[in-house]
Amino acid sequence: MSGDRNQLRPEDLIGAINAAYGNFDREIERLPDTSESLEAAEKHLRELQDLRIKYLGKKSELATQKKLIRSIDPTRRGEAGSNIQKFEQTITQRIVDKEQALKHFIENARVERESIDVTLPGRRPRPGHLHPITLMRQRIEDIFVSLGYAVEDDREIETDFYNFDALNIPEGHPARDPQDTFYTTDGFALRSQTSTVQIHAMQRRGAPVRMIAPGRVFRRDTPDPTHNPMFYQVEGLCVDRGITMAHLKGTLAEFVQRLFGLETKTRFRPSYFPFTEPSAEVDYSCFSCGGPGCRICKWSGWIELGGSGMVHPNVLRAANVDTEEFTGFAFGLGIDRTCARIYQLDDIRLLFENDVRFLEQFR
Ligand code: FA5
Repeated sequence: MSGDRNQLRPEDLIGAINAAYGNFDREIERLPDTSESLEAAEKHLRELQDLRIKYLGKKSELATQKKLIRSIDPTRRGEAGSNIQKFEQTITQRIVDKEQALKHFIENARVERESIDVTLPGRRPRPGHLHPITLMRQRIEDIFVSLGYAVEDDREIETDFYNFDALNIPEGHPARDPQDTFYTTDGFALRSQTSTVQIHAMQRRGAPVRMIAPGRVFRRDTPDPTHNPMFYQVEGLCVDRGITMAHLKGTLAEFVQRLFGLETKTRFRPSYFPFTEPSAEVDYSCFSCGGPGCRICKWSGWIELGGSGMVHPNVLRAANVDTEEFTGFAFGLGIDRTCARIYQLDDIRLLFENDVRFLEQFR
């Protein structure tokens, strides 16, 4: 049978395989074991998988020739099978060796790229902090709380009664003018001063009462370096038996000394507010120059703190406080302007622009 010319011989199969695998060496050697980059090595690994399919896959010459083994004379089939198997093992081993080398390189390159350099300085999260107005408000609250004052918080939208009537502001007073006050469409108004809280506090607590009320107020003021349409005031109210102007002066003198230093002086100038009688504007001596004048106090030696006075009997009556038994003083200070002076800001509008570069300075 072995002499039959049509009968396939083992060397025919190996011959066909050798012819088909003539380029294998060159092709596999073209792929390096290492690469200049992770990406290049990954590309070579993909090319290697293509080679595996080409030379060992279902459509490879090896697969084709393996199927032909059964056409060989049974006495030589074993020889053909073992020859082809050896060849297949050699090719497989070459591919596996290359694959391991490339995978090893890729793994190292990945570890190197993803590894963390623990010696690098860390990136700190930027922690939040309090706004300068809040810092200022807290300093003011601390002083008055230590003097026995309660801290009140009240509404920003008010009726005419609390805004004007109860504060003895007559019909036709300019403060009621829509050009000065923000009105809502349904007849309410944004409070234009924290003095509204005087009435709420007396109604809630009765007399005697001692409270401060820091909060936002709103006026139709054109913004400029010392004016904002929304700003902060702190109201103060003390109603008790025998309260006089001396208590008012003593309290505000103590306050400015605690805030700006013991050497700080206060000055009271006669003024007018419908809800106090007598009324006074309060100034304190400049904490920077102490009197002679400088840039901070605009060369006057004094800085304005706010308005004050003895609570008008009409106001006490509007809040159902017995004017035969009780008298009181009140004051209203501008927090924004005080804040601007302390931090030496030329323009209070900076406080509301929310520019982080500015706010960061108050950590
Ligand atoms: C009043 O508002 C009175 N309610 C104060 C008062 C209370 C008097 C109790 C008597 C008894 P005045 O309008 O002067 O007063 O404002 C007080 C302070 O608010 C001013 O000294 C100033 O510091 C601040 N202020 C007023 N308008 C503005 C504004 N547009 N922007 C920033 N601060 C302002």
